[in-house]
Amino acid sequence: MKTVLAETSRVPFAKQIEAIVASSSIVDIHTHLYDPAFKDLLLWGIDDLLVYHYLVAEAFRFLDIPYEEFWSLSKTAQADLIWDSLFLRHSPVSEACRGVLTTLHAFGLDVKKRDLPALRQWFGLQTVEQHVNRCLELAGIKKILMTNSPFDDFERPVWERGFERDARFVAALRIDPLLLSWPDTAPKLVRWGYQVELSSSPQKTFDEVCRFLSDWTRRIQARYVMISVPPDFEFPSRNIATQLLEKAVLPHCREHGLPFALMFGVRRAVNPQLKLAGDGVGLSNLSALQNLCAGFPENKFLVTVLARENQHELCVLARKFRNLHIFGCWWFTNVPILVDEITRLRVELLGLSFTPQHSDARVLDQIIYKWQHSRYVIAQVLVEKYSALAQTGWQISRDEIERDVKDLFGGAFEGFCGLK
Ligand code: FIX
Ligand code: ZN
Repeated sequence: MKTVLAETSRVPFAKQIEAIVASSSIVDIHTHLYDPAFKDLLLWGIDDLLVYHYLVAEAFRFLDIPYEEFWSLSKTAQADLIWDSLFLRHSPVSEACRGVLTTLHAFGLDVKKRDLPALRQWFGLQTVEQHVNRCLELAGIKKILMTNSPFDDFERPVWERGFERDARFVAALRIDPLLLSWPDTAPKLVRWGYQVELSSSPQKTFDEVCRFLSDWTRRIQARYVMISVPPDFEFPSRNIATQLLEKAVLPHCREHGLPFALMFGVRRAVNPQLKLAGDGVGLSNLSALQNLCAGFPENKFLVTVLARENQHELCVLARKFRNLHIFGCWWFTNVPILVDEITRLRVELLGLSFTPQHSDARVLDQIIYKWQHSRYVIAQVLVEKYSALAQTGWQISRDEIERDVKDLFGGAFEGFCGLK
């Protein structure tokens, strides 16, 4: 017989739901982490946590040294400056600062000592293998989707050489330069043996881009193809990106049964002096997405949007198109106040057919705080929604809650991708 959860059981209703959310394992569907075989490309440890670009942007609010001087420092010296300005001279209350402390606390480290050298010493004693296992276990993650770019000069040779895969790290093919900087990318494709020349032989070029995408999809065993686009992205339009998307990328995704992931709304290099920390946000015109979903019903689209103001329209579009799966509270929206608002909005408009969160972690250890903080907010939303059902007399079993949470934490994504 199924256990019906109720206020009357020994553990209160809310606590039972929170416990299920806290213990369900997760598929983290978008990160910037790497299979450990990529060696130094997999970032981890206290200094990488401190020089995370979210913290760099916050530290520059207080620092008055020139940008170039900061960038000329070693990673350790940059981390020292960030620790000093964001943790010692002011209280670390921002989401990204709090995240560092949540992570250290989860490792059993005593944050109140505020002893950076001692923290460095502790991390220095860990091995990567142990640390990967520990972080995945503390975060409750079973699979991590990477961001894999054939255009990255450090990453590409590792794939070309080949290595033994860690089954927990799954690939996603990232193609921003292909669509967004074609003039720089075309010569590279030619160098790599693909005969592309858009002006003289467009069809041949599209076929060759498809061949390039197929080669890389097979090589890395990609689960989806991904791009992030600026707020002024349009579809249809007469530009090269649109032609390549329509004639090469979407046919490729259809042929391989892969979703195409679009992240809308990033304004790159608003302040180039901040490097990776210098990107901003802008409102997108989601008609582009509507046109894609309507015009290509055989394609599947995985979508997140960066602007808070685009969130409602995105939910409404997902109600109209079942080839659209929405995911994550991306980057500047990954703060508790917005995770709460966006998750509620999605549950109220879509039920459970979406993926509320991804970590976007760039440093392995971050999966701990990103998921601990998100699990907490998601649990509160579910407690409220299940309680509202209980008030109507609807009874829900533990198995049903476990099923729902499993869907939210990767099951719905895998179903959408056709993986289960
Ligand atoms: O485009 C992306 O995948 C973004 O997530 C990154 O470019 C961004 O720098 C980031 O780390 C956001 O969390
Ligand atoms: Zn990302």
